[in-house]
Amino acid sequence: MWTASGLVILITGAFSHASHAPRQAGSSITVDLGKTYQTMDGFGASEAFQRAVQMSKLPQAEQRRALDLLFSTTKGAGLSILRNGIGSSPDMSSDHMVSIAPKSPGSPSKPLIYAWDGSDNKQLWVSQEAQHTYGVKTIYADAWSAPGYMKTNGNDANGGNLCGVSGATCSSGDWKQAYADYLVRYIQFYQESNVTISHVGFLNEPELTASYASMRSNGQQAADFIKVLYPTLQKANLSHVQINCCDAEGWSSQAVMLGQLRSVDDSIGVITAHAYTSSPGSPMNTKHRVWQTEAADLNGNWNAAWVGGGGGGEGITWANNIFQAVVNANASAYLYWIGVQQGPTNSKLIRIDGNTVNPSKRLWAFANWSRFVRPGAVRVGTSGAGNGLRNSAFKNVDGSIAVQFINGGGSVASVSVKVNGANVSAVKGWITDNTHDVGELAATITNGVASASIPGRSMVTLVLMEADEPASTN
Ligand SMILES: *[C@@H]1O[C@H](CO)[C@@H](O)[C@H](O)[C@H]1NC(C)=O
Ligand SMILES: *[C@@H]1O[C@H](CO)[C@@H](O)[C@H](O)[C@H]1NC(C)=O
Ligand SMILES: *[C@@H]1O[C@H](CO)[C@@H](O)[C@H](O)[C@H]1NC(C)=O
Ligand SMILES: *[C@@H]1O[C@H](CO)[C@@H](O)[C@H](O)[C@H]1NC(C)=O
Ligand SMILES: *[C@H]1O[C@H](CO)[C@@H](O)[C@H](O)[C@H]1NC(C)=O
Repeated sequence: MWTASGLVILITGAFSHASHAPRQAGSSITVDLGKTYQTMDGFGASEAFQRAVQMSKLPQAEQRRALDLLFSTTKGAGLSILRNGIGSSPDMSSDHMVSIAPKSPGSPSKPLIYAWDGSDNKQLWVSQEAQHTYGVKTIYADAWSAPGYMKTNGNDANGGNLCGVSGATCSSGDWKQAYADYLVRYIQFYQESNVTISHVGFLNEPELTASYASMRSNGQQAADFIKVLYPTLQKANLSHVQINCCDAEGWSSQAVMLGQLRSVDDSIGVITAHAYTSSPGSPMNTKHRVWQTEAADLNGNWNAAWVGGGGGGEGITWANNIFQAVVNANASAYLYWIGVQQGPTNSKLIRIDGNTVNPSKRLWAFANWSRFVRPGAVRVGTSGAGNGLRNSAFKNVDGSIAVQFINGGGSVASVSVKVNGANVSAVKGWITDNTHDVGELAATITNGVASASIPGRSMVTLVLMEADEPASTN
């Protein structure tokens, strides 16, 4: 439908509500459909560490509202990735994620003693809803640690290594195969409950020793385990499940691990990193897709605003964070830490207050990306001066083209979008700012030229379509 050619966006002028504000000079942006970058897997969040249990205690109507806000492409953010925690703890006290084999069989040569409870701290319920009600295909199951009996420190918390990887020997023996079997069994328990897990991880922030589930690993030790996990997945007919590695605390520390993962490069599916100790600034040196799998304002007091009330939690901050990861660092996915949770901080997108849920503008920042940049979309090139507007563009699988503008300045900017080589005849505009949550924004199209005004401090998406295409990308 769309012939490769140019999509030309002309910034024809900018006008301000403030009479003395400087008028910005006009400029033009070219979107080049022939210049393609990464393919997108999408946007997501997690309900690990018993956050799903909190959701499940809401009255039924609010449960539905919370799920809609997370996954619906018409009522919420349309998230397309769910990151689950594979439990390692012997119990469910506090927010522990319980293991599917909590008791040691005594030796790695003995079969594991499984105790699947059919709930997985309610993550199975959220997964079933995500996959079957909302069509989420990407379910990433990630273990923070192996069970304690497989580790050098005998505890699933407080760091320690998996027994059997380089430099980690244990009197009980080598537990690499047992841990691989354990992860495969988890995937099978989900399969038996009609949830297809698409990606599996076996580490979380492996450079950190934490008082909760945590397991240390460098790149070599991760490679040692991938050599066992990969064939174990194949033997179990789970070749569709991709191995993610390694969810390092920051972009830079993950980049360092890459060098030690070369020997297993062909067994890896996706390179994953968090954005805490260093944020996604530039592409990683890998042929694989790269996901930013955990970021959040962990400490800031709850801020539901788009602009104002504290930078770390502002919606526009997260619209920009996603922009940087996707445009500057080639990320194919961007995940917030928690989707729905109680409590005073910005560690989640939606807060549970008593019996109700309240979305923040961070959720709507995710919505502005996730509703329009659907799984399988390919990022395409843009060039030309942006006149203070950040811009990016994606070609969706359905042929629609989603063009994002983030206006960090205080003035309105008028944009014209011209498409060369395709007969664009429909446009829809969507805005998120202090007063709109992915609200409709007036946009017009005349003789193939679309026009819209981008208010100050807002994010706007223009979706361009040929006449015979659906008017939304749901
Ligand atoms: C899974 O799906 C099958 C076929 O639709 C159905 O018979 C079965 O009851 C489902 N199992 C669960 C646990 O939902
Ligand atoms: C894997 O699939 C093959 C072919 O369908 C089948 O013969 C084999 O039993 C399966 N193995 C497992 C472990 O399910
Ligand atoms: C971006 O990621 C893709 C994989 O999704 C990879 O093929 C490509 O080389 C990466 N580009 C850069 C500049 O690293
Ligand atoms: C646009 O429409 C005209 C007239 O229908 C047609 O000749 C032309 O091939 C179309 N261009 C594209 C890129 O589809
Ligand atoms: C984008 O964010 C704005 C501001 O919160 C919001 O009004 C709008 O509904 C969002 N758009 C979508 C499609 O989610």
